[in-house]
Amino acid sequence: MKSEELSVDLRDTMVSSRTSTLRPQRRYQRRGFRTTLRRSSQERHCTLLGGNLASIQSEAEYDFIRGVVLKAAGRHQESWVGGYDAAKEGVWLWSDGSQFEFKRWGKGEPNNRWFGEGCMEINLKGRDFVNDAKCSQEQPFICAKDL
Ligand SMILES: [Ca+2]
Ligand SMILES: [Ca+2]
Repeated sequence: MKSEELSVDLRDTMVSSRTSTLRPQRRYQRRGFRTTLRRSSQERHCTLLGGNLASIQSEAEYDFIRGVVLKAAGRHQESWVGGYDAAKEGVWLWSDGSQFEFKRWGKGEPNNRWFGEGCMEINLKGRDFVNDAKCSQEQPFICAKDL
């Protein structure tokens, strides 16, 4: 995701300029979205759409993606984005291969809790920060692609 698309995104033309999808695969009894897809399948799903799990290139893009989720889920639903350190602990990468310069982790995050957290989520408990979480956690995910 390069900055020129972002400038387009921010003019509120998200749908035509960039595809971002919240992909609930299944609804459970509880309200809201969950997905049974594993993280690797999520990435693959995004790849099939021509994109990747969303990287976050700036504060503005972070806000934008949060807005997409809020709109789709009706609340600040925990959702996956494309950051991961599952390959090498502490070395964070974006699955779309873009440079990782993100610094908006929540206080104390990434903390690699519970014997290892290797994937990046937004909206932990609805809050406004980014967290590392267990990749096996089931939740929606955001794909993004360059158009
Ligand atoms: Ca980790
Ligand atoms: Ca964490």
